[in-house]
Amino acid sequence: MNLMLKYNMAMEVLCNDIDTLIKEYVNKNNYNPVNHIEHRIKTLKSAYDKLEKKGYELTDDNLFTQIRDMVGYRIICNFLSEVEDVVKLIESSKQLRIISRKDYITHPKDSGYLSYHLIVEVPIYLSTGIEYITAEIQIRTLAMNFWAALDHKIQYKFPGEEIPTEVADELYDISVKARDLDTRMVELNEIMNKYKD
Ligand code: 0O2
Repeated sequence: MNLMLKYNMAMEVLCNDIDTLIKEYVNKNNYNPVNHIEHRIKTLKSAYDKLEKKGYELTDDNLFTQIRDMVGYRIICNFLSEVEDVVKLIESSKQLRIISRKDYITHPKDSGYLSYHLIVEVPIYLSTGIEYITAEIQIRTLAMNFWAALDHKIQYKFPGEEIPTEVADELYDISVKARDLDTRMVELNEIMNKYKD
């Protein structure tokens, strides 16, 4: 079966599963930890570029085994404290199997990139049986998302080259400020909670 079709099926299962988990959470806690969700299937061009960069031959087999974010799902929270809630929510899924995780919030990348990543296996139900497709779930705050979008845009301006040092330094500094903003937003939320009801 066509690989892209399998990725699309996995995306559908992932969307439905996370949607159900969030609805249950909202029903139980009367509050939604998610600001919004973004998702995409990686284009073949972008996947082959990534394979090439990693030094692999451009084959379907390598695409399937080496590119773990063909199915990419991103959950954006308002507050830093909600990122942990969302991670726990995904851990509670009966369908998704978490195979690895990267905590770029506790350990930001050198670029300043902040996000929590889960690599999961998503079951797709075929007439021949269940197959598992790998997907990447990124969980981050609005401030982290703002920084990542800006960084992504800047990277496009320098295809295949290093970002100039003055740009990279400024980006890193903005990332530190984004972290500070997230901490202060949590503090503000705690103050606001005193005024609930
Ligand atoms: P895009 O544009 O999202 O498709 P791995 O095989 O898991 O070890 P990988 O996939 O490079 O190697 O892992 P990593 O570093 O965790 O990055 C996975 C994804 O995180 C990237 O996918 C980006 O979406 C995001 N990411 C990581 N570092 C940065 C960064 O410095 N800036 C921004 N804006 N995003 C980052 P892709 O395929 O690289 O990109």
